[in-house]
Parts: sequence; C-alpha cells; structure tokens
Amino acid sequence: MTTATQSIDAVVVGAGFAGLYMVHRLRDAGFTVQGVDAAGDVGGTWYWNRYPGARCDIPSLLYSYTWSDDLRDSWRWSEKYATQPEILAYAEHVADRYDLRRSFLFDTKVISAVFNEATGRWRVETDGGRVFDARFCIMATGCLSVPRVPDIPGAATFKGAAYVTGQWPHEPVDFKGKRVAIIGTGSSAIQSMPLIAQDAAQVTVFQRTPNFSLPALNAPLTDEEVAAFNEAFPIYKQLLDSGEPGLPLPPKGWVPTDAELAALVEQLWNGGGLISAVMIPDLVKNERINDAAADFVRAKIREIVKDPVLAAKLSPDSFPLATKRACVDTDYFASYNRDNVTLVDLRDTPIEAITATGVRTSDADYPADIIVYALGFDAMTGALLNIDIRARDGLALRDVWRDGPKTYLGVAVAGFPNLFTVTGPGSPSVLSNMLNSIEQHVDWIFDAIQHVQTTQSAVMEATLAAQEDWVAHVNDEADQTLYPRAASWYVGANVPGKPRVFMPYVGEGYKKRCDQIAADGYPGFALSR
Ligand code: NA7
Repeated sequence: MTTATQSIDAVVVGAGFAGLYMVHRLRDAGFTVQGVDAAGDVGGTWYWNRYPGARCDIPSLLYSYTWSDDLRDSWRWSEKYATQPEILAYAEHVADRYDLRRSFLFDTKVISAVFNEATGRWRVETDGGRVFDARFCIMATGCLSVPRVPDIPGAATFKGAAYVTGQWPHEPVDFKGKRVAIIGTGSSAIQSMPLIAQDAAQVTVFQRTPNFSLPALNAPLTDEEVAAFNEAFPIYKQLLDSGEPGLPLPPKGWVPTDAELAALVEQLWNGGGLISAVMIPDLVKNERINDAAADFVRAKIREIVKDPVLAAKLSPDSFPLATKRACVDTDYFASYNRDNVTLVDLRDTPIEAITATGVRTSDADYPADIIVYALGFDAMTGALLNIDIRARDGLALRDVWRDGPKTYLGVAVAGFPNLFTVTGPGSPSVLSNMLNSIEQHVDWIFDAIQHVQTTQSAVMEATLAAQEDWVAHVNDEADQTLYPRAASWYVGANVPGKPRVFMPYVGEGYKKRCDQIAADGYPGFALSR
C-alpha cells in the first residue's frame, strides 16, 4: 500500500557502519533523516555474514569508530581479531548508545531514487511502498553487500541443505556427521572451512583458484594491550585526521634488499595478520619484492601441508601476492592435513553441475548433505546498481556506469546532484581500514552538505571534467601497480559480464586531497541555486 510522500532532508541507504554514523551526524546537526536497510537490524555486512569463523582481518582495536571517546570507553573487544557476533554486537551497541534505530526502516529495500529537476529533490521509493522526498541521498550501501548466489547449472535441484556464506541463517547450522561441499576459496571459505571440518564427517573443498592466506595468530586481547592502545590513541587519531594511515608502516622510500626483505617477511608472518601485506614496502609495485614475499608464503604452505602434491595445488601461482585480497586465517592450510578434508582442484576437473545429491565435476560425483557456497560478492558497484538511480534527463546510473563506475573522489557522480556514495568506487575503500575510510567519507559528506546549506545552494554536483580527471588518475595509479594482473573482484572479474575496471583508489594522500578540496570551496563541484 502506498503511503503519503514524506518530505525530509536526507535519506541514508544502509545501516552498516557507514549508515549508522551518517545518520548520527546528520540527525545530531538537526537534519531530518531516514535510514533504510534491507536487513532486520543494524550491522550491514556483519548482519548477513554469519558463517562460522567470520571475523575481521583488521585488528579489532583499529576496526572501531574513532569519533566518540564514549564509545571507546564503553566497549571492550575480547580478541585481537573480533568475531562476527562481537562486531555485530558492537554495531548494536552503537545503535543503542545513540538511539539510532528509531531513524531506520528495517526489512525494507530502496528500489529507486529519482531526481526531480524542477524541485532539486530526490524521490526515494522502497519496496514497502514508502516514498521519501529528500534533498540529499546518501548511499551507505557497502562494498561487499551483494553476495553472488550460485549460478552453477543444477543448483536448484540439490536435495540437501545449501547455504550462501553472505546470506547465512541466524540459527547455527549443524554440520555434525555431515558430508559438506564448500565451493570457493576466498576469505569466507578460508575462514569457515577449518571450523566446519571440526564438526563435519567429510569436507570437500572445490577450489578454482588457490589463494594466499596468512596466519591470524588470533589471541585474547589483554588489558595491557587495550591500555597501551588507549594511551596511544590521541597520536593515532591525530595521524588519521591529518590523512596519514594510522598504522606503523615501513619508512617511505625504503626498498629492502633481498636479505632485509626475507627477515621482514619472516617477522611479519610470525606477527600475524593482514597487516603483513601492508607492511611490506612496494609489495604491489615491485615485482622482485612481490615474488620474494609470494615465494615465502608458498614455502610456508609446503611446510604446513604434509602432502606435497596437495601443497602444490594449494599454492597460488596465477597472480601476485595481495593483488587479490590476501586472506587471514586460523588453521586453513593445516586443516588439509585432516583425514576428513579433501581438495578438488577445479583447474584439473571443473564443476559440470550440481546434482540432486552433490557436486559433479568432469571426472567424478561428490555426494554432499550440505553445500556451502562461498562465491564472493558483486563488489563495490552491486548494491548501487541494484537501485534504479536516475537523475538529470532520466539519466540512469546503470547506463552511466555501463562500462564501469565513474565517480569524482569515489564520493559523487557527475549528473547526480546531492547524491553521495560512502566509500564508493574510486576511493580507497576496500584497500584501507574500512572503518577509517567510512568515517572520513561521512565527515566529508557531512561538511559538503553543510556547505550546500551555508552557501544557500540548492544542489552540489561533481563536474564531468573533474570526474574524468579523477577516473583517469585512479586508472593511472592502478596501472603503476601489479593489481591489474589479477582477475579479482577489485576489477569486477568475478562477475560474468561485469566491466573490467580497477575500482578502488590505490594512490597516496587521498584524505589530504579531499580535505584540500573542501578547504578550497569544493573545486570540481558545481553549486547551483
Ligand atoms: P571472494 O574472495 O570473491 O572468493 C570467492 C571464491 O569463490 C573464489 O575462490 C572464487 O574463485 C570462487 N568462485 C566463484 N564462483 C565460482 C564458481 N562458479 N565455481 C567455483 N568457484 C567459484 O569472496 P569471499 O566472500 O571469500 O571474500 C570476500 C571478501 O570478504 C574478502 O576479500 C574480505 O575482504 C572479506 P576465483 O578466485 O574467482 O577463481
């Protein structure tokens, strides 16, 4: 049933960490704001990804908002890398603390956002028939929020239970005594397989491309570690605010010799975590360095996996280290030493179909009671393009992005006035600590909205020229790296038919540039009455 159109200042799509903070900032400043999310509650990607072993691969203390001392004081992470339930509880804690739920419509999808040239406002419609007439439209839709569902022939015929990691049920799945097929070897499979293998009778992993993974060496967080972080927090915050990464990175310009590199990589491996990839200077720029680091990881795989043939199959050799998101695991490779874990290398024997009873490859049938699809996401653009976004002259975002996403700074799109994308394509997003990038974008968008208000402008819009320059710069930066060599979701290669464009921004000084643009009165944006 269609209800009356509600006139408000802003619609925020998404109740993940981006949407929560955006709603908070706008509401706190007196704007009328409506948040909308398809999920039943807050949490974004952490609401949906409830598969066993799901956890962040950035240390919890850093995977936290920095905008509220109160939040930091009222929250205690229990582990170095927090589990999904704990991260979800953190999002819920934020929502409770700032009473954010009352500004959200849950279980509701935004289906269209159409700009009205005459009024300079957005008409935002939901699948529940609600219509909002909003001045600003902020897409806090997340980078990994549209999971890829199985498109393998016969998937619908399977008689057992099938689960998609990114749409995991709320109740625990009982794997005890079951034969489980896991399809995919990205982070979701790498995190879940070792835990599933502890319960299941048999696990068969179907691997299309072997992946790099580094040990998390997860551990409980001690009071001393928390205290040390809190003590150093003002410096960390200062670094972030001034546009520095906020991580103890190697000195700029340092090109390690082979011996220095070997020592560094060993030290990082023993320290654990994804930070290892970030910590190696020029890892994604310098082939010698990348080869050496990749060789090191491959040697570790050979050390861990007892069967040398299996170790070879598990060793990534088709793309440079970290040009696909390097994973962080607990006992992933070691789990292949278990009697109940088998690898099927799809490069030798591709999947032909899912049958009523399991998975059929070119040479065998693998019976399964449960299939876990860990197939990844339509990353970075999927959620935006799922909404019918139309602006000037009926211009549709789906058409404008037909050959790949084009944005200015990853935050705005020419032709789409007063529409902002939090951590959109063309910004560092997935290559950064998402929580930091979210905060940076939300603060920047908030200031831009304030600027529209104080200059008594009706709309703010990226110019086509600024966007073209930015897109060229984003591509140029990517082309100076090894990233384009991998058929990764960074370039849309995991979704059939998706244009191959490197989507995240890999250059340096991104926040400084954004801040300078704001300080200079938003060059590259047109403001109109
Ligand atoms: P990823 O990293 O995109 O991994 C998806 C995996 O699924 C990957 O190994 C794919 O192989 C595989 N895949 C996809 N489609 C198929 C089909 N049809 N058959 C066999 N295998 C397939 O997604 P994740 O969810 O694991 O991780 C996403 C991010 O979440 C991660 O990077 C972290 O940032 C958190 P491929 O490599 O394409 O050959």
